[in-house]
Amino acid sequence: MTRTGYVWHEIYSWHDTGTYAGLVPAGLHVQPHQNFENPETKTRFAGLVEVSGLLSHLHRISAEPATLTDILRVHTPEHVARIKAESDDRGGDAGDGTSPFGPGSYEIALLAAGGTIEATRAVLDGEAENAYALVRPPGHHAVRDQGMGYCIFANIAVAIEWARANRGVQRIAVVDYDVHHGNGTQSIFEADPDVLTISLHQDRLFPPDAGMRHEQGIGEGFGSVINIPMPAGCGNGAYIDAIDRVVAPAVRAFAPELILVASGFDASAADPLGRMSVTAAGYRAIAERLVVLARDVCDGKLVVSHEGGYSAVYVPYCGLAVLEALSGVHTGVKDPFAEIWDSSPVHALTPWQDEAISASAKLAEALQLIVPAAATTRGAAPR
Ligand code: 3YP
Ligand code: ZN
Repeated sequence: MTRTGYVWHEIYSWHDTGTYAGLVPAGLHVQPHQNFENPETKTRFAGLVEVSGLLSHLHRISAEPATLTDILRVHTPEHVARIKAESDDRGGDAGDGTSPFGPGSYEIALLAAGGTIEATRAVLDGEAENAYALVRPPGHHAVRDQGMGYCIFANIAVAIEWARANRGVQRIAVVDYDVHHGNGTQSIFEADPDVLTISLHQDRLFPPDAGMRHEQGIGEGFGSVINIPMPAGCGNGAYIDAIDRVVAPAVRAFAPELILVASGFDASAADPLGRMSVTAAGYRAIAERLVVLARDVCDGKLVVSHEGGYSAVYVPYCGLAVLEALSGVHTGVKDPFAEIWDSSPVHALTPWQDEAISASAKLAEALQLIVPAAATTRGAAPR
C-alpha cells in the first residue's frame, strides 16, 4: 500500500459556470440547463471516494490558495487583474467566450492552482508517495495571458514553477490524458528543455487546430513537446498502447525528477464532448502504468491534477479506478457500467490507431537523441 495524498474542497463546486445548454447559452428556443462544465462530475467523484471507503485510506491534503507570486510565475499581470476585477464584480469569461465564471471564481481558481501546488509539495516533501488533486476549475488550456476551454489559471504549470522555485526541482514531465489537447501547458513550456509535455488527445478536437504531431517544441525546447493525436473511436487498447509505446519510453529517456498528470476523464465511453471509449478499467490500467513509470524514474513521485470529464454518472468510477491504482487500495466497489462497455470490440487496437501511435513513438525515440544528457544524468546535474 502506498501513501496517496488527496485534495478536495467543497468550494471547488461553487465555481459558477452559469445557465447553459451544454456548450451554448440558454435563450429563446434553447431551454436553460447546465454548462457541460458543472460541479456534478467532481462532487459525485468526491462522493464516491468517501462512500467507497477509500477516503479513510488517503492522506488528506488541505487546499491552500496559490499566492499572487505563484500565479505570476506563469501568467501575465493583466490576465490576473482582469479575472480578479470581473470576479469581484458580477463574474465574466476566462478569455475565449466559452469559459464563463461567476463572482468569487478568482479565489476559487487560486485554490485550484494552490491545491495542485499542495499536492506537489506533499509529494516532494515525502508526506505522500503520490497524490490526486481533485480541483476545479481545470487548467491545461490556460495560456500565459488568458484562460480558455473552461480553464482560468494553468494549475499544473503553476505547480511546476512553484516546485522549481521552492524545492529546487529541475526536470519535470507532464502526461496529459484528457481527451482535449493540453495546449496551455505546452505553450507555457514549449521553449523550456527541462519540462517535457506529452499530450494524448482526440485529433483536432479542441483547440481545433492544436496538438499536431509536428509541434515538437521551440528553440532549446525542441524535442520536449510530444503530441499523440489519436483518431476518434479509440478504446482501452489504443490508450494503453500509446502509454506503453510513446509515454513510457519518452519519460524514461527524459528522466524527470517528478511526473505531473493532467487527468481528464472526457475520453470515457460516456462523455458528451469526446468521441473515445475508454472505460474505468482502461483508466486503471493507464494509472497503474504511470505508477510503475514514476517508481522507475523518480522514486514514485507522481502528482495527478483533475481536468475535464463530463459524464456525471461515469466520471466517479473512472476517478476511483485511478485513485485505487495510485494507492494500491482496492475498495471492492465495482464499475457498474463495466458489463456494458468493457466487452466492446472498440478496445482492440486497429491498424489506423496503430499507425497514429507509431508516428508519435518516433518522437519518443528521437528524444533520446535530442536530449542525450537526460538519459545519463537522470536530472542530477545542474544545467
Ligand atoms: C471547451 C469548449 C469546447 C470544448 C471544451 C473543452 C474543455 C475540456 O474539457 N478541456 O479539457
Ligand atoms: Zn477535456
